[in-house]
Amino acid sequence: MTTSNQALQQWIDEVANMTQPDRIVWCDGSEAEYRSLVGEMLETGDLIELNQETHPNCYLHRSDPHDVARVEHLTFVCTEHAEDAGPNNNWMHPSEAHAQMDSLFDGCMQGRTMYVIPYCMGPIDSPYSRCGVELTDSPYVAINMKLMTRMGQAALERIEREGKFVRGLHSIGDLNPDQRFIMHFPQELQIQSFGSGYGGNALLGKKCHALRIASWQASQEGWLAEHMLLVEVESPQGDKHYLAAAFPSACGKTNLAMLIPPESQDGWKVRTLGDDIAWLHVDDAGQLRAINPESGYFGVVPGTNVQTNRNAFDMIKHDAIFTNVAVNANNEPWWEGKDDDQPVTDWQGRAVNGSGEPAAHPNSRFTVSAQQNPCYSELADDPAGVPISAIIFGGRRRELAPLVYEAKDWNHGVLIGASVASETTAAAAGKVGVTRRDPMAMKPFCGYNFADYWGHWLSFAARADELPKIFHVNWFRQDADGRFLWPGFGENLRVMRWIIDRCENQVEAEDTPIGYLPRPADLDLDGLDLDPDTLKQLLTVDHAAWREEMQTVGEYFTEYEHRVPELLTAEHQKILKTLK
Ligand code: OXD
Ligand code: MN
Repeated sequence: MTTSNQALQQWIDEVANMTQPDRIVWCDGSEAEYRSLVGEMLETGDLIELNQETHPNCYLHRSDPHDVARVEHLTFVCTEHAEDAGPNNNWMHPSEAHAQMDSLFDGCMQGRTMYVIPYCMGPIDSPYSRCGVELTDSPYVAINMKLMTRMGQAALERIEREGKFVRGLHSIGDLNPDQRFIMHFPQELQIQSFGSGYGGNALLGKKCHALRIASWQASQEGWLAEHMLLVEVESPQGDKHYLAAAFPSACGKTNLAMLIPPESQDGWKVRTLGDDIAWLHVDDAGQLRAINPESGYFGVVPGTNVQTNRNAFDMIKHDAIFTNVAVNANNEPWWEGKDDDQPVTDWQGRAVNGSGEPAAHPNSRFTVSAQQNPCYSELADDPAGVPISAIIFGGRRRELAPLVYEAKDWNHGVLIGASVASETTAAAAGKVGVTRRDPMAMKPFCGYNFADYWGHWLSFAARADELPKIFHVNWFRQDADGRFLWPGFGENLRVMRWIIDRCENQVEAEDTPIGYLPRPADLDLDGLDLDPDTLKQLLTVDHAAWREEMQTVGEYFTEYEHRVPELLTAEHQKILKTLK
């Protein structure tokens, strides 16, 4: 392959000059190419063959033990002015960042192959899709990008037609955590990542492009790039609704997107459009529509079993890449919560010694093509995307946040999104279980100042005729003994049904200062073992605790100083007042 796009060719030449690879290989995205890369990686030991009888075409990759998650403290947004990146991002001036990265990239691909990966985020023919090219010295990245994006010839043709693309340069370097940087240059539509092979740091189409660069691009072009799953819910009567839900990493987006209705919810069907990222555009008729820019799932493995997510469990039995899982005596992938047999080798390849340490890394992952999902919605490939009925925010909160509540209007919904807080998880390096503000679940992913981002969200009130209703859910409430109050997983459909009822104006709701809550009778709780006291806890608004919460939110906003939109401050003040 070569390209007629001179800017692309010139950039490849420049990068090759700087990084000095032994070979340059263009990725065409074909099956044959995938198989041949897998073959090479089996030879080098980058991939380990799993049991091919029970898990055909499944392979294991063990990453460097110090390279197992996103590294937020080493991730930078490099804008001319620090205020444009905002307090939500680490900032470095572009010239300093370029100088630093140039010295790291200098000669770093000697003895290696540089893969040229043209990719399209979103259906190839969708006006909502955007393209990029990743240059990388990692064949692991190349095979993952094949599953996660529309990669290869068709993407290149679109790039040549449009002329515009995001440039992503990646090298694993020597995986030294002290020389690891994930740099974003939104104004140049450029990403440079060095020193990590982990998904979110290295598969540049995902977080770096589809969220950080795209969120900035979206703010310029009038759309939204969000950390949201996309799901289709079909009623027994055949009515379909499309919901977009933003939860922080490792809070169950994949499980909700692939939900299997429990027996009590006879006739309901749920299909997946996306499990991590949604791009939302207002169409010509003034309706908000969404596409999933990805074509595969890079999901958290531990906890996946027939009860929690049978679809995912089945989906990863063939043609999947596992990263950092353990292995059982039968050479099959194993993880905590798989609920069968025992591991013999842990994620680092060591014999399991009963020390009590997890055998699979808590952030171990599977990569699979979305086509393998038994409940995949074909509309995920529709260039027009799907019309969104509701937007759902949520976090992992032991206390305070009720099971579900609805924003009173769009601006209030933006405040709810901006106020999201959640306990940290293993998806990012750092302490787990610490509650932090994670507005719209975008804390690690918004490529510009959050205050401007909230302003951009607010601007949609004037951009669209039919805005979706906004909700907040919390599946993670616990009692004093740490037991979950709500069963979660498939039963979450009951909450989604209430959300749909509200979208269709079928049911009234309890008016509270923080939003509309379900009247218990409007939630279908048939067949659920939920005592009245638990239900009450799930649906109660503790005014004193919420006043404190909203004060904390106010303090959080002051970090953004004068840039916080007045509308948002007014909305915040209004709620504080009603909580008095
Ligand atoms: C992910 C994440 O991998 O959010 O999706 O960390
Ligand atoms: Mn994610």
